[in-house]
Amino acid sequence: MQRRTVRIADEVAGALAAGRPVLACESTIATHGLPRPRNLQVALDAEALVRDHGAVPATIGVLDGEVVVGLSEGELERLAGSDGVHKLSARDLPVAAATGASGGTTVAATAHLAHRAGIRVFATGGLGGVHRGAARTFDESADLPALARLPVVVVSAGVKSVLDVPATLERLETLGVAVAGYRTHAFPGFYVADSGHRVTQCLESPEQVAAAWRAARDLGLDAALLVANPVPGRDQLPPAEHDAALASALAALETAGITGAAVTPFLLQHVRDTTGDRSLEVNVAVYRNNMDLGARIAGALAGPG
Ligand code: PSU
Ligand code: MN
Repeated sequence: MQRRTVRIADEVAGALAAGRPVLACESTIATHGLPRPRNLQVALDAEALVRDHGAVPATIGVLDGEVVVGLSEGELERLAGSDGVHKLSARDLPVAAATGASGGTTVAATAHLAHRAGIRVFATGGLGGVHRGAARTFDESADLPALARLPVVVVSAGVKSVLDVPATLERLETLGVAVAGYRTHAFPGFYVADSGHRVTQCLESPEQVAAAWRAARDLGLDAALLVANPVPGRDQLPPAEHDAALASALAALETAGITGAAVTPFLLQHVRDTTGDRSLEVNVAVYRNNMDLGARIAGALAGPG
């Protein structure tokens, strides 16, 4: 008999059944977002932080074709430390399952799997979005249409400025994804607290996020609620340094002729190289900050109903 496609860890299943807080976490940050060995450490530290808030972390990834919701430490170690690990969006999951591939799951795939498992909130670093030049290349992340059909709370530090930020905000509007700044009307730019673009709505506390999520259920609005959580000002990349690194990364992309799923990892690596790893520390701070808020939202959302 073919084995089941999805395995939900006992701890996660138990917490969900008991109405205890669970936070879904993506694994692409470990497989493609951060360099080794820091990737594993960051992922494990973030899980510990989630536990400190009384929530159960459910990191999602694919190991030898098995989709796992709630990777164990050993499994996360394998994913974070192996070569040939794929970056898997939602559409990639069936073939990965059939061929026994391993991979980190993107926001689209993680949000989808979280929702199927009954998890209401998911924290990531930065969401994918509309790439610069998308009018010509059609390169828009599958994260956006995925969120349009998934009633989950997603905590993200906005989107990286390597993307076309205003076009991404326009697409989120078209797709019916609610976007609320967390205690701010400035849409965050991942490395920087303020991307220079505004959001019209803002939420002030985990309880208010939970109330908005419940209202969406009552209203039958089944798209995601994106909570845009800025990196604390003291941890951000100095804006001038950020702008220079960005310009250089975009120029390098053009020269290298990279396209498709490799674009985001290429740009991020280039920004890391040109900022002498400063961006790496910012990335870690962003991720921790989002996991922290995500765990508190999970707490506010816990319980039946
Ligand atoms: N943005 C980041 N870091 C990342 C990603 C996005 O700042 O690691 C990853 C996330 O997993 C996201 C995915 O879901 O890249 C989007 O990739 P694409 O643009 O190929 O859809
Ligand atoms: Mn793409």
